[in-house]
Amino acid sequence: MEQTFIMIKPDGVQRHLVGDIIKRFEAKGFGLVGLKMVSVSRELAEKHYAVHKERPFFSGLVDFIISSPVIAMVWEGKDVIAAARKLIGATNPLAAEPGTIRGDYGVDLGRNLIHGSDAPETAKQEISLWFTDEELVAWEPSRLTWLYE
Ligand code: DAT
Ligand code: MG
Repeated sequence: MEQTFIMIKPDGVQRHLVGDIIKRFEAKGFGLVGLKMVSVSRELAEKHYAVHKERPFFSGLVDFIISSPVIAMVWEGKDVIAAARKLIGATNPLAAEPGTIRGDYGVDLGRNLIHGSDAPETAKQEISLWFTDEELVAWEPSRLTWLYE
């Protein structure tokens, strides 16, 4: 079973889309194993987006992420990393298909509502950056027989 790091960005929280976004992950069949609301420090935001450090949008992106609280989550399931990216949609909401989170709710590249890890390595890094082991809850889901052959 794979795990991925998902963050509802400040715009998603401020626009009251937290419930809708969580609902999509639950309805798809993924399991929540960690969840918290965070007022992100500049240090954490800079670490999270370190890969984009040299890009011109980096400082604006960090300022945005620390401007208001986010919801940090870890979701678990089969191929959840790639599947979550599909639920989320393309980076630019203009390119994101209707039916995806960014396609349904986003307009602007700099207000694209949600982050999802892009690969197994980054998922591991991001989960350990945002959550301690104690904050991740191992529980026995009853859904598996009905989701997976
Ligand atoms: P994603 O969030 O889809 O993984 P990314 O990792 O390339 O996309 O970029 C991280 C975030 O940075 C993205 O969600 C929005 C912002 N961003 C990316 N490219 C940008 C650009 N050209 N101008 C402004 N913001 C950008
Ligand atoms: Mg990315």
